[in-house]
Amino acid sequence: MINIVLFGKPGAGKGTQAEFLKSKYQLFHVSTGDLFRHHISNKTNLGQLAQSYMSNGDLVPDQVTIDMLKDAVDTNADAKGFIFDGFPRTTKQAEALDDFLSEKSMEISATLALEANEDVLMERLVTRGKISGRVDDQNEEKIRKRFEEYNNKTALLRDFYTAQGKFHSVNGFGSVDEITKRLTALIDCMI
Ligand code: B4P
Repeated sequence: MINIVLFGKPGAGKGTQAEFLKSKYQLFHVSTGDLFRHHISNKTNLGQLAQSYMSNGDLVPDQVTIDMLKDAVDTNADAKGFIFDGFPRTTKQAEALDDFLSEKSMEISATLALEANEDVLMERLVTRGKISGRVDDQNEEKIRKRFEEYNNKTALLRDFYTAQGKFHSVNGFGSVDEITKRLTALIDCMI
């Protein structure tokens, strides 16, 4: 079983790459961002709560996110493996994920980090905002807030996974195809 964490700044291409990887390796794709957006469009209580954070570029509180993630894994317990996209984003989430997986005799196989600079990412997200109407892609100020959240709360996870010998950096510049090839080269060495 392989369980991969896709890691990177907002707009680094985690969701884009997960779409290819999930079919190539038959993994179940869990995107906490997509799950929140699903709740928002269904106007659930969780959706209302998440929207109040996401629309400001803030992270949704840990416990809510952790519970939602566990539920997604539990309801897909027969999966061959998982791609965690956008989770974990804080040390508390990373520790909760390790504990949760170890209760199931599972573990993270590798964390693959898509590296790209903020100017390029800003351009991608502003462009997506115009097309998708996503509330968190609507202006540069909100996007900068998301980069700040990443730099303050998520970047620390490099050390967390490096200490476990599981952190792999991948160049996130280039075409979607080129980046998929870089990721698959790494994953192929693990299976
Ligand atoms: P997410 O939905 O995870 O989104 P993201 O970080 O913006 O994007 P991603 O890296 O997946 O980029 P994508 O492939 O879409 O998070 C949104 C929000 O949800 C967070 O800010 C937070 O509020 C909340 N949230 C989610 N998880 C949470 C957690 N664990 N804890 C707390 N809060 C949480 O690509 C971006 C754009 O670039 C797309 O338009 C794509 O087409 C384009 N693109 C991708 N690759 C490209 C390439 N190689 N070249 C050119 N364009 C490319």
